[in-house]
Amino acid sequence: MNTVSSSDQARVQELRQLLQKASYAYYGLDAPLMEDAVYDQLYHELVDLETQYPQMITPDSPTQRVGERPATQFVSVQHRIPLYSLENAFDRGDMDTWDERWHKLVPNLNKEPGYVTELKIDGSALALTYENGLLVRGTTRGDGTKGEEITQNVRTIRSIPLRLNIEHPPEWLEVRGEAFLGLQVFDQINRDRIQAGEAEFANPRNAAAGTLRQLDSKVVAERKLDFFAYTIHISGPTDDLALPQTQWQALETLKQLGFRVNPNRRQCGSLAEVQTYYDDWSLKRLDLPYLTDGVVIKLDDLGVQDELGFTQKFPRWAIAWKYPPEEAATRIEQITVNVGRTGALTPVAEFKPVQLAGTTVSRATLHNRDRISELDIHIGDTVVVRKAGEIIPEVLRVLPELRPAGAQPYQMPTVCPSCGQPAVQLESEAVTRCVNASCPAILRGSLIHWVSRGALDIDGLGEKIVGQLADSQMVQSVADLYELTEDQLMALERMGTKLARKIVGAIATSKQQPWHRVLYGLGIRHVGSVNAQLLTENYPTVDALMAVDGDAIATIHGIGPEIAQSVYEWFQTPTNQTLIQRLQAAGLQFTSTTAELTRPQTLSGQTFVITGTLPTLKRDQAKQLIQDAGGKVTGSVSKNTSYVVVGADAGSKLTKAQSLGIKQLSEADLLELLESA
Ligand code: 0OX
Repeated sequence: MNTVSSSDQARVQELRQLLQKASYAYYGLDAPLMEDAVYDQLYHELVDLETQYPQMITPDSPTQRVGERPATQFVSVQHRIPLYSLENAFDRGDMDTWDERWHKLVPNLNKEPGYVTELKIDGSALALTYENGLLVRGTTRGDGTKGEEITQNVRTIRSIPLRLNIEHPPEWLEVRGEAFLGLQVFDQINRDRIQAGEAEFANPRNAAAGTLRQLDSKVVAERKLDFFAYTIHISGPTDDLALPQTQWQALETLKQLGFRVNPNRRQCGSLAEVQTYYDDWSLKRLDLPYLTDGVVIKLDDLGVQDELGFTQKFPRWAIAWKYPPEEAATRIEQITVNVGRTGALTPVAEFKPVQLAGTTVSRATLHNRDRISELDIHIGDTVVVRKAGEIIPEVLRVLPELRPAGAQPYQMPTVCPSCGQPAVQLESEAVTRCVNASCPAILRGSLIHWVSRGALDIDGLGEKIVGQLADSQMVQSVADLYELTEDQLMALERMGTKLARKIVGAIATSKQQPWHRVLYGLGIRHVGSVNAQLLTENYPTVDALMAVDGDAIATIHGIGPEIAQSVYEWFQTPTNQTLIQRLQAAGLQFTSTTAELTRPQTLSGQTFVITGTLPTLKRDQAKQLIQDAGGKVTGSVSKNTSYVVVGADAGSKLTKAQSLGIKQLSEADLLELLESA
């Protein structure tokens, strides 16, 4: 272990204080102290120092948000104070009824308690426990009396302080609030899921709830959840914390402690003012970068709140006045099935066009088999559709009373609608998938993947030309590429002799690419470049790999049962077997050479530093690959560093490497370096 110099020790403390202050300014005061890039730079400097001196790491360090090991399960815990949900009001009449009811229960009021109005965030409620100022537990609402302990995941939420911003914190403090996903982040998550061939989340609320229950906190951290705090419970002496007397003060206290509190709150003296707030936000809320589904009205005076207490389910002193969702009923005319790049079959309801939130909507995704059975969709059903989150049209529910007599439940197709081959439906997966590599719908995407840099690396074949080749049916399988002639290519729009010759040459050269690249290029689900390496090391020939079952494949260290099953099924599909035969006949490599297997120590004597987040490799995987080739990986940059491998959000290590003139590599460069070795 390295001995900590006093200057490094001081710097670590200074960085932590600076970063905590910056977080507080950002979330508590809505007044950022520094640019994001500066924050990131300081953050990475701290990471570097903590890597050098692991003995200095403390649980409340801003770097300690992501847990090393995924959880195996979540534990159910009892809430010290129940987490109540809110009674709903749908119109002014409901609001008047609520107002009369609570007034009757406190007949001897000296003065009106007043109201606080808050936006109702459409997320997932959380309870956060702080002991002596440190975040010790994060719990989901669950059934209100018991929830699941998800501390490791909660710690990844940047707007939740790991330590309260107060010198003498109370012994015990609990904060409740709403965890949610911003709309932009939500869109990105769904785009990534489509790319990865996974089912989309129906709306940000489901995505937030699903994310909070992820066992791997690294995944949670990537999803960028956010949190608005709205209530606080304190016990024990509070030397420098004035106990709030009103909800308004409670929100201020939460801000002071470092929490993010929604700024769009208002104090109202009457129900008429509450209604004005409700009306004001009815349209304005649609411009917010997160979803809201109503307004929460709370009596401001906490004393009156105490007096009123709770019913079995709800606080008597608060109510949610919901905005009517934009909904419409329409009949499903047909259900079409799209086949994506990875072969995922997505059912889409095509219905009689309806007006929703100002636009005409005529189709909505039904996502997958599970969603279809959850909705109990029958052919010819009339359904209620709405614009989930005012963005994506969603089928909300079926109106069974309007179901035509004898209507049959909709079943996902058992064959791919594009190629007619059997579709695979794993028990563990909601997605139905076409696994035929020659399926036309998958073809385009498969070709693009095949020619890409990490795979067969065919220069000159860009997405545009690949698209032309697929659309003209000149190429119907990656194997057809190896039969293309210059003359055939010349038939494509804007193709010259020179380019055609170059492409044919590059295709021929790609036959020399090693077996692991060929395997990666086949685009088998879950087989990225690292898994392809692992598989080809253990099965140096395609025949060996094709001869074993999923259980055998799963014995490879680093290959889980899901990956193994996916590989096994791919090789069992007859069209894929034909494809392999054709590629073998074309002269591609399906055997690892001895040189590839003995792993030449070509990087021996070279020292690498990895900084930032790499696009596909986990840091450990990149480290392993380098070490396997004889290279050394260290935590900090010095003049002895040969290369710095740079990913997204790289920080001070990169700056230092730049100042020392050290060569930088992207992940792709690293893979190329390993491969060319
Ligand atoms: C929200 C929200 C939810 C306090 C006691 C029962 C409800 N979704 O934005 N709940 C509450 O308050 C709790 N406030 C909110 N703003």
